[in-house]
Amino acid sequence: MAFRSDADYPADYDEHAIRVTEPENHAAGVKAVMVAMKHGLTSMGPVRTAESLLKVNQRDGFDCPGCAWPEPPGGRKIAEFCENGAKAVAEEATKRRVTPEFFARHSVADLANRPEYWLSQQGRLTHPMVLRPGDDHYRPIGWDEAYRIIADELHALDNPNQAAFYTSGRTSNEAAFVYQLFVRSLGTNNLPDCSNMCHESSGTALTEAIGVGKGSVTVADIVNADLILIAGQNPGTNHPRMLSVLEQAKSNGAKVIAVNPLREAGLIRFKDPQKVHGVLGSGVPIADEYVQIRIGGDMALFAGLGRLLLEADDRTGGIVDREFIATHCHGFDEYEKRTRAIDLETVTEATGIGREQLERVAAMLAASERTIFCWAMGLTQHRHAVATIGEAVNLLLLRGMIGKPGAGVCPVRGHSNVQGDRTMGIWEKPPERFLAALDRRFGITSPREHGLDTVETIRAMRDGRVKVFMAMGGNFASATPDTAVTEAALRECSLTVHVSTKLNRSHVVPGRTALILPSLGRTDRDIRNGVKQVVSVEDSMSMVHLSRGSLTPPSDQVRSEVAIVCELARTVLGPDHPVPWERFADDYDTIRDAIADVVPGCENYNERVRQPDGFLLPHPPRDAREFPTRTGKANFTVEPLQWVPVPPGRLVLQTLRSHDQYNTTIYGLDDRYRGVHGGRRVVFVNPRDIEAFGLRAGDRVDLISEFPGADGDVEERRAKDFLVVPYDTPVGNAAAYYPETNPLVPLNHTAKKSNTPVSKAVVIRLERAWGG
Ligand SMILES: Nc1nc2c(c(=O)[nH]1)N[C@H]1C(S)=C(S)[C@@H](COP(=O)(O)OP(=O)(O)OC[C@H]3O[C@@H](n4cnc5c(=O)[nH]c(N)nc54)[C@H](O)[C@@H]3O)O[C@H]1N2
Ligand SMILES: Nc1nc2c(c(=O)[nH]1)N[C@H]1C(S)=C(S)[C@@H](COP(=O)(O)OP(=O)(O)OC[C@H]3O[C@@H](n4cnc5c(=O)[nH]c(N)nc54)[C@H](O)[C@@H]3O)O[C@H]1N2
Ligand SMILES: [Mo]
Repeated sequence: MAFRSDADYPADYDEHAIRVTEPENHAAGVKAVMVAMKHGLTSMGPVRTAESLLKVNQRDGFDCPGCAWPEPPGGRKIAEFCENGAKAVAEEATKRRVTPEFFARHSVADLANRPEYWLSQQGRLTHPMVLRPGDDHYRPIGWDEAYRIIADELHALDNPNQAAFYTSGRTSNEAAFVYQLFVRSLGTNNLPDCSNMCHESSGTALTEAIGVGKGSVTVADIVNADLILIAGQNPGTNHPRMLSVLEQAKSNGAKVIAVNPLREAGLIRFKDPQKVHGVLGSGVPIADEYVQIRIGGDMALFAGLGRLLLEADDRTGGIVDREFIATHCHGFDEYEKRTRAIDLETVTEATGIGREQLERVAAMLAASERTIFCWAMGLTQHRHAVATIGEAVNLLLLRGMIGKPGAGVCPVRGHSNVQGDRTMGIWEKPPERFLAALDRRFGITSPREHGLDTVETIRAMRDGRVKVFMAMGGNFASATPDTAVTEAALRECSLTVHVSTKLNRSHVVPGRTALILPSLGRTDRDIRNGVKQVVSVEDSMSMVHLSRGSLTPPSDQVRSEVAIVCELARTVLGPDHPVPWERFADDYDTIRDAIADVVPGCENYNERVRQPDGFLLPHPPRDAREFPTRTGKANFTVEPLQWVPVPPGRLVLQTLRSHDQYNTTIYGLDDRYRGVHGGRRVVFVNPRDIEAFGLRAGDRVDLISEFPGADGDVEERRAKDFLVVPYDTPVGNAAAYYPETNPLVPLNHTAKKSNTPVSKAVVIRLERAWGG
């Protein structure tokens, strides 16, 4: 990575001056609040810091753009924010600006040489900008002219399927609804989204197993559970507000099982900065049992536990919920047959977990009356992710742990409105009933052919089948796999359009023509025709509620996502189009009325979303033990065991988030909880592997991934110059940060059925870096 000296870059920054200390053994605490305040003050200044942080997740405030974890129902705490929520707010509410003068100073070639961290730190975009063919700088452009360019490019296509419309999960329900309506009016279902890289495996597995691709629990359920298993998730960094709910559950007597290759600080111990004992004391332990599993071993773990539960039931009875299974489930006999035959030696080989711990965990599951499983990317981003999640659900079905208080499935979502975007129709494979409702409401004819997901979109751009790429938020170039291929694919496009709040890598990987359209974020005040507009979002537990921004927008040129979509749609589709685009843009209540007519469960949307805590969307398995699956019952998933063996001389690499980033937005260069300071190019390796490879801590290595190529040979991809950090990770399993490692993941390395890039199991070897 070529860092160059630049006045804006931290003066003391040296990419090889990374300092490594012992990882921490607890999360949050007073330090977290200090870090949060410092972040706020440096980027927002004191007034905006107070104004914004006091409004996060309050009833009259805005939904935190950090994560999708729900707010506590009823009285929210005065400061319902966390360190990383505060950082997310500070990133958006920053006073730094990326102006037309900035673009005049920096050519695209110059910006393309900057690290993502530098791009992230430049501030909010203030004006619509265009890069015309042959130009080396973005220049300002008027909104109408920008829309005209997009309309001309879209009209020049042979058919609408030559355009793709990406969405990242921060987009509000209202913006998402009008966006998909525009895209379908245009005539395509090419609506790839970040979910394709995120919880798609959860949605796929849950839809097959229980008929609804969403979590079945509420915060109240978690508080009342007696056993919570958390697999493949690092809540201390990525969902910090979950820790206070876990603390509550624990004080009610719940036990927690953590399943993770790494000993993550937030899963070990939590000090709630909003409580006296959290400030002064040593905090509360979180995990009662820490299952330090091998990467990709979860399916085997769940299957092995299934066998132990069946055998325990043989001995004592009362463990298998036969009544629930007889009434509500399909496929139990087959599951039982397969599971009794699971070889426990194989389970130990796949998981690295010994028989004793396996028995202990099985006993905890057997004793529990109210079990919840939580998971995130550690389960979803694997080749066998869908089967793994199915296997987790099997355990819950076996014990009747779904559709009753204190029990169920809890896929913990990422982006703050990624779940809502799906509910609003951001999906390349929309169900017929949704399209039919849309057509009926608006008198349009939506296309029925399924569209492209994220990975398919990259292939289509690479092969010239998609020529116009538009993104509603996100950072497509950095977040997707196979960076070199993706960037070349974007450059193949005739037009790339990014609706963004902040500068990022995707802006400097332009199509022949490129547009940057600056939009309001969650924290910004949104006034249309003199009336303050509100938007709505859905959290990870299907609660829909309002979000009201209150800060002064970065410039008077910045428009809301809703306005941008509606104005664009009107330009592209013409004044006679049956959708009332202008009315939608001027009064978001009218969008919500349309949502009420189209989206199941959203009846009376305007009224119900204005209730103090919003409203809960229906979820038949949760509400009534009804399972709208193909069989009409909850389905046991029966698949052969799959796991991720480590080839000799190689490592299996997982790519994850540091404590100082929001996906591709890099807040800073520390990962405090893991003891890394001042840099991101590190690879965590077990000391035994370091020794076996003849390396030493502090050596610099290249990471080289190896995958079977098209014609039987081995394809190699290289990410250069990482510092070797000895770490408590299973032998054969390494970890490094995303997005620096995305160049290592080939485009076709995706999960079965969900097509999610396999970001958590990349086979690599280490090679001493030149000069290392
Ligand atoms: N501050 C902050 N908050 C965020 C984000 C952010 O970047 N920063 N991103 C948001 C988004 S979009 C998302 S999706 C979520 C992501 O939330 P997480 O899923 O917590 O994110 P990752 O950093 O990818 O962490 C994956 C975890 O899974 C573990 N893991 C890896 N492989 C395996 C495996 O095979 N089995 C098991 N059992 N565990 C494994 C890793 O050690 C790590 O603890 O967070 C959201 N919230
Ligand atoms: N190797 C590897 N790759 C991964 C992952 C991994 O764990 N490992 N995780 C995957 C996951 S879970 C996800 S969700 C994706 C994330 O993929 P994306 O959602 O595409 O990426 P982000 O980094 O969240 O996008 C950040 C950009 O969004 C824009 N933005 C922020 N807020 C707003 C807003 O309110 N409106 C608009 N219009 N723009 C806004 C800003 O310009 C910012 O630069 O990455 C995936 N990629
Ligand atoms: Mo995500």
